[in-house]
Amino acid sequence: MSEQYRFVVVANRLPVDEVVGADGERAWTRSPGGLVSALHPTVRARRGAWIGWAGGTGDAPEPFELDGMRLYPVGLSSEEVDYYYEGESNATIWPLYHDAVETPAFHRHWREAYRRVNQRFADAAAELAAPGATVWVHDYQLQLVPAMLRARRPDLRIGFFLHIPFPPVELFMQLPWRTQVLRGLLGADLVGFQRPGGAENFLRLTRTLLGLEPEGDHVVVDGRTVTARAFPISIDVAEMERLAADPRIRQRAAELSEELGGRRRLLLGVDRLDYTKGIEHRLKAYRELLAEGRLSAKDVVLVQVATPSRLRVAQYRQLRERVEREVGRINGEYGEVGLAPVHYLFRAYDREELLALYLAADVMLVTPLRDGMNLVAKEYVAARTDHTGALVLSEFTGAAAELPEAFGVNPHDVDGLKEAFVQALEVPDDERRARMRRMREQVCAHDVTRWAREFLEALGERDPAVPGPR
Ligand code: GDG
Repeated sequence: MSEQYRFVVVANRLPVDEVVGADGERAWTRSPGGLVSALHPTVRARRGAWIGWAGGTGDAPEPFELDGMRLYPVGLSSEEVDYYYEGESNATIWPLYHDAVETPAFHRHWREAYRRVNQRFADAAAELAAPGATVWVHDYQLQLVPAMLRARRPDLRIGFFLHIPFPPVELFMQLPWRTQVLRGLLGADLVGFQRPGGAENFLRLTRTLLGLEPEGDHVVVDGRTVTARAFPISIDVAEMERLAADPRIRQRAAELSEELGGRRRLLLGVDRLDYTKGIEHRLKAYRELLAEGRLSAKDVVLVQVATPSRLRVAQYRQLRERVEREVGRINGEYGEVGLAPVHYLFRAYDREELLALYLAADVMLVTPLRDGMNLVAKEYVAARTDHTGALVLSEFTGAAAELPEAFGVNPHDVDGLKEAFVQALEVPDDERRARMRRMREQVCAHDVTRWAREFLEALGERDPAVPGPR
């Protein structure tokens, strides 16, 4: 038997990107992002393992060590990428759990691949977990893993965290295999959600579908207690503050402001190009403000970073076309030579450039139709160490509950969006600072390290100080 670990993370993706050097040599680097920042020290301190897909298709690479983590790649065939990942995960579950803002598609062959791949992840975890170990499973791609793992390894502590919203019973009931999915999640000892509403939806569902009797934050199933609670995820505040203080990044922010036209105020959107993010609604509100002359391209500019995402899924390609048409329309109708009202950037930037944009932005626009949390909002707040800047924030994000001092909006209400954009641009300095100060206090006091610690404490991790492997 291979090595075993007292702490194992299971997530769809490994926290690595493959890079090819100038000499053609392939190597792995740790991927950026809050989840990885939070889990890396957690895994390293416990000498734990991380199971996940390394990207690519065909045979999985051999397990390897990176920055103190043991990484165990799970292989996917190209058909499994189509069916399990792009199909069931991203064209069924993702839209359904986000209020069905796009129509979910249901296909039996997708579901079958999802089940098969979940079994592969569960089998890998069952092999690698030491007796009594803690296993932390992540997100909507792996909802069957907790029960599959428990069936093989009843000795484990199993936690599950859902990064996206958990839908109301009425929506969840559309899933043709709803009972299996619910039973999959109930294999965990602790099921974590971004918001209390997610936990409530989940517990209510155990009553509707299985006739169980949830009490408070838990439910007893097959003689075991399963707890469902909210653990709002956050960001690596220290990383943001370090970058925000970096003179090179401050210099870059000043350059960006200058390049965008010196005195023009900068409105910024940073999103994966995803239909849940409300990019179209944001552009429409902006276009109307320009059309009505309430904003002018001489005074303001919108920078929209749209990170390419899931482009093999039809709905994402269609969204891209709609967004690009709207950007073209706005620039065509309201721009001048050398003066574009929208700068649309369809690419991923490195963290440094992103930070420079956060520092340069007068107003950050975060207007999703539905979002589990939204880390961009928290990153912006953390980066504004001098308490400048304003945040427009959709009430349909998890972050809204923690940031009531943002300019809250219902993104479906175009007039409300327009009002919020104007208000955020025009808010008096002292009020702007007071709002940002309170938001920063909230984010700084609840960073992602605390999130991970609170989840693992609630899971009742056994002797976390004992290093593995054993
Ligand atoms: C899911 C849930 C939940 C974006 N563009 C670039 C880039 N990013 C980074 C941001 C941020 C992250 O990606 C996006 O996180 P969000 O939370 O905003 O959104 P999702 O990707 O939908 O995340 C969400 C999250 O999981 C965590 O639980 O909050 O609700 O949907 O960190 O900065 N990073 C770089 N270049 C880019 O161009 N380097």
